Amino acid sequence: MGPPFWRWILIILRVLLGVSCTQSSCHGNFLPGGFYFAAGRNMVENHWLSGYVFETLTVSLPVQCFRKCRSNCRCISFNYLTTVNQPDNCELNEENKYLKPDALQPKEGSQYYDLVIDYNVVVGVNWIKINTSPVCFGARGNSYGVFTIPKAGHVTTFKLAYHSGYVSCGPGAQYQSNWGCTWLPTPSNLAVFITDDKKQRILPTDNALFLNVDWCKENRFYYSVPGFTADSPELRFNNFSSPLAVSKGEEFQIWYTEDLYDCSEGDNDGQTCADMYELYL
Ligand SMILES: [Ca+2]
Ligand SMILES: [Ca+2]
Repeated sequence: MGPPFWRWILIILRVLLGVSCTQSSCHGNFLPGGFYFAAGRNMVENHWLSGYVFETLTVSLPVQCFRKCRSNCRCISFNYLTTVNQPDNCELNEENKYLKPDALQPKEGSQYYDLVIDYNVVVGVNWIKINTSPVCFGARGNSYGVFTIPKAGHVTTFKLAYHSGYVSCGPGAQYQSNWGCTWLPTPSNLAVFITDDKKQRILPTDNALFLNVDWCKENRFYYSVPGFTADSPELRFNNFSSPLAVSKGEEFQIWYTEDLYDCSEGDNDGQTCADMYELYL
């Protein structure tokens, strides 16, 4: 049993709406909000967006092409050509794969990147690694992971950095991923929660982009985080609405959502191991 078709449509509309809002809120030569870039993230390997290049530049790294795109109001995605010493290897696009899906075409040696806004950018703070060895959580049998806070303070949010393993919400390799349930549509298939020691969800927060499902007692199982997928090398949660006060030694848990709510966990498999990070104020 899966989510009704109309819910998938709503998810797609939400993505498109987000893109058009970005376009319309353009001021001068810059867009508001914080942009996030990591090589390989929000990227489609060996593809390019055909027919919508409005400017070409020569750069030596993808991040330089990203900066050119970020500072040009017209740019919402870019193609980066990976061939060494090739001139004009940074192509700025005035459309993206969501608005022009047919234009995303295979091209050897080209990487297609979306310009992604991170609405949770916090300036002037650092991520602190919490664990000494990776924390593992399984997909069934109440096999949650545990981490404890090393120092008292106020936490803005947590993130996980992938180390090894996989979790799956169904039988077969096609359902294996770092953090998700890939039986559901991307990107609304993230399926890892952080809870307190009483198994109450604290992340993602209530205002996250949940995919409401109706085949379990609890309807908030799966969600999306802009810029992240089930196989991202990291999973960063949205920020707490106000910083969370934590004490030294306080325990938190990492759960696969189907395991947490004992729903459809019988056909699950695997265990993901990750490093935990906290963002202190
Ligand atoms: Ca399942
Ligand atoms: Ca369980």
